[in-house]
Amino acid sequence: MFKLVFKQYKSKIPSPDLTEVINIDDCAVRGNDQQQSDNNVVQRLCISNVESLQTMPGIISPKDWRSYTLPNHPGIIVIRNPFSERGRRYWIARCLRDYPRTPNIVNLNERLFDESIRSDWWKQLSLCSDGDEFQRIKSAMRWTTFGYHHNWDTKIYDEEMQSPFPEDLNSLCRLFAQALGYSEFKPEAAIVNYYPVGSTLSGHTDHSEPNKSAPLFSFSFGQTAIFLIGGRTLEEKPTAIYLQCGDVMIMSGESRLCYHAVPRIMKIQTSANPLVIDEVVDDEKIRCNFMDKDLYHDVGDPKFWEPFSSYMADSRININVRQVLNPGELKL
Ligand SMILES: O=C(O)CCC(=O)C(=O)O
Repeated sequence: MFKLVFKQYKSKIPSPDLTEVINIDDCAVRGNDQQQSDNNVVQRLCISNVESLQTMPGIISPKDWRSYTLPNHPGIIVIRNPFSERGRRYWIARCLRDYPRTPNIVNLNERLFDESIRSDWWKQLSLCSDGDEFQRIKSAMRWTTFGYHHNWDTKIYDEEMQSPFPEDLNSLCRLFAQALGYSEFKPEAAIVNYYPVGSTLSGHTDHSEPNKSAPLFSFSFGQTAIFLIGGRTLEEKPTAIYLQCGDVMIMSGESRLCYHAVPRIMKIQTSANPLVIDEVVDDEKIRCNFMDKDLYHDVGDPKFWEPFSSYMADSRININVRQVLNPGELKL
């Protein structure tokens, strides 16, 4: 059933029927906090400890977060875009400019790409003046890993195979973990997925982590994805939901080991949705939170932001963060 639904949403001709895809914004517009369909599929979640949360730059006040659960998929939580425009830009720029640098690992094949590109992809892309070569380098980037590196072949993490976990992403994950009552959560492995429009991620479960009970945190930026969340086997029919720019999805509890996939990226960001910088930069707060203060400032400059904006016009980025070790373990 999962594979059939994946194929339907992936299909170019005929284009898929999207009427069953959950759009969290519809719940907000209706104001009844619940999307009505053949079964009630979205419920508003009240986060009780918002007052005590120490937020960070680029995140709106926790009391304004809109959080939802999917009662048919216990453990799935979606926080609908808790980022400010500047915050979204910051994380996009980190994922494009900084995270794909050595010692982090990228998918770029050594037979097809020079060491200079594999060690600093964005810089080399920015220096490239040949249109075809630019397109080749741009579209080849599909993932980077850091912290414990995910080994896609063996699916086994290795103590020797890790690079430092960035302090800013660590703080971001811990903020959401704390909000949801996972104050012991340790971000230890990250995969950043780069999805050009037209690309997909097929159905899988994330079970390589020795710790399979800690939640998984997923941050979406850029173009909208259709995300499928299924059950523990491929037999169960998955639910489709739009993940939009800024959405934070948490796979916790029962859903942590469920099948999921991305069958489609939709290009629906329009000029009717202007990218306006809407806040004043507060240097004090930035220093406190291990963020790159210069970058946080620079993303507000239209000239600096232009190449990032141009990349995101037809791409989605997903940051996927997991805890690897069990509580009390110091290494694998
Ligand atoms: O892109 C997404 O939303 C999901 C990514 C994912 O499932 C993964 O990295 O394992």
